[in-house]
Amino acid sequence: MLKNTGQGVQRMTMIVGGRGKSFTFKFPVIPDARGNLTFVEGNRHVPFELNRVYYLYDVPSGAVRGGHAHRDLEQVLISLSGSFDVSVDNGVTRERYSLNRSHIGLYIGPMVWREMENFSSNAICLVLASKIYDESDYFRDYDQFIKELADQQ
Ligand code: T46
Repeated sequence: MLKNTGQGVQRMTMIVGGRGKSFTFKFPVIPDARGNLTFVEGNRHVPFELNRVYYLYDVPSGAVRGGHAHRDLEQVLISLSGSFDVSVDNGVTRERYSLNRSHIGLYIGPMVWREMENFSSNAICLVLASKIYDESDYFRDYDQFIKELADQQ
């Protein structure tokens, strides 16, 4: 739910993440004559404690990133500059998001396969993550990911 407070758009209710989920949502925007300011607080604007931030930039034309899923990690992707596309697949549904606004986040929950492509030349993808880097949390093989989904049923 969004409410315009006169100081920009503020989100009033906590978003609810979870396994297999992906969706876009809006962060607060504080606009004034000097430009816009957006802020993110863990466990308030994202549904997890913030434990890691990283960013992708200088991505060459035609490059494809991602190609994996996470067992437990929750993340939010934001396009700070330029644009890129994110395809997500939870084994049941596939969706594609185009990110090109700095106040829009794409939540990706655990057990969602993601691929990122069509990065514009000036694209910067900021990622907010619930946990520190752990290679053992990755599924980097799609068939293994699908098998794990079936095993968890
Ligand atoms: C995701 C998408 C959106 C680290 O050492 N620490 C880190 O925090 C990260 C994210 C990566 N790395 C190392 C691991 C690899 O040797 O950096 C190298 C490149 O990582 P990767 O190929 O996983 O990068 P992407 O862009 O394909 O995927 C990354 C995240 O790994 C992934 O969780 O969802 O961005």
